[in-house]
Amino acid sequence: MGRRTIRSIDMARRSGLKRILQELEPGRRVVLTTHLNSDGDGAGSEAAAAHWLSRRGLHPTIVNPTPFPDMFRFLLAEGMDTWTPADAEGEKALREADVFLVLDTAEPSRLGSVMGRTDGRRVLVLDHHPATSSSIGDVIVCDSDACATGELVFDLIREAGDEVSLPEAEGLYVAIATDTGSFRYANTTTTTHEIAADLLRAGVDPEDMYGRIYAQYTPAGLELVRRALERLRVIDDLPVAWISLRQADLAQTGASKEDLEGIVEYARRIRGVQVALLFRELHDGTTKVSLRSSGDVDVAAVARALGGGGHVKASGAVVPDGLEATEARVLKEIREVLG
Ligand SMILES: [Mn+2]
Repeated sequence: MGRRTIRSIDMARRSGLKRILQELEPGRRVVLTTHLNSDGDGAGSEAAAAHWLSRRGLHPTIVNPTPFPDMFRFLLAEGMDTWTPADAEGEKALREADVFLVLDTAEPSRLGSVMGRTDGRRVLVLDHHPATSSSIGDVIVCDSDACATGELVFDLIREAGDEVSLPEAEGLYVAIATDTGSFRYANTTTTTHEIAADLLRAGVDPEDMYGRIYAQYTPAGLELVRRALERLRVIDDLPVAWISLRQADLAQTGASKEDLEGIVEYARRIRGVQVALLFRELHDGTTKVSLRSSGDVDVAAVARALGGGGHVKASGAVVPDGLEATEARVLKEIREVLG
């Protein structure tokens, strides 16, 4: 891994984007989708792509395996609805689509009930997660040099010869700002900032975006943070900190899944911590673990060992055991990686 060589990487990316553009003829019905429990990158990329495809005379419909996050609805065009396969309208869109554009994942297991609904149609993928042997797609741009899938959607719009409109720019800004931890994580590059500058030129107001993305604590969300801080643990002999939350913590506080976003950052902020973890008990008694690395530990490798996946510095897995057993197992894995 040398320095990022922007031009040569852009050439490889460009040829993939050109092939995707060939599939996006005006008049086509496009289903946009992303991974389970969409984040800012998935939702922001979808919103931006929907605005842009409509502008080009295509007919986009967002059908996600889990509902589009409420906090990012402001990015959608006036009157634009989003669906899941369980909705009659979502079902119809899946049936009638000419082409699928899958954003921010290429993993069949992360597409939930949207997977298996693409029969006979072309599947286009824009993703920045490392490709795996199970990756889907007929035309795939899978570029882990991209800080966010939003970066690839930005390049797609530019490759088409279009200027980015303000609604598109807002979606892309949300995608990039959330996936880079507001331009702080290791995936932040000169390209990230160059694109952000272009998005500001398109009219994005960073203060307004900050308010919409981050200044959103509700009393229930704040109560969840309080509990998370009570549950925050560190151990003396490992640069690891973790938070464990039970089903009851969500139920008793009234917090939603969206309120969990960013909770792991409290563990990451502790001086000397290299790996931050969030363990969450799921309805069926299994445990979801989110892993973040601030050092050299490859948490994607740890997640893969647990049956999950993700990025080198941000990954996740669902472990088919209870909270305590999972904590012990994950800490053992990390202890081995740290040597
Ligand atoms: Mn992403």
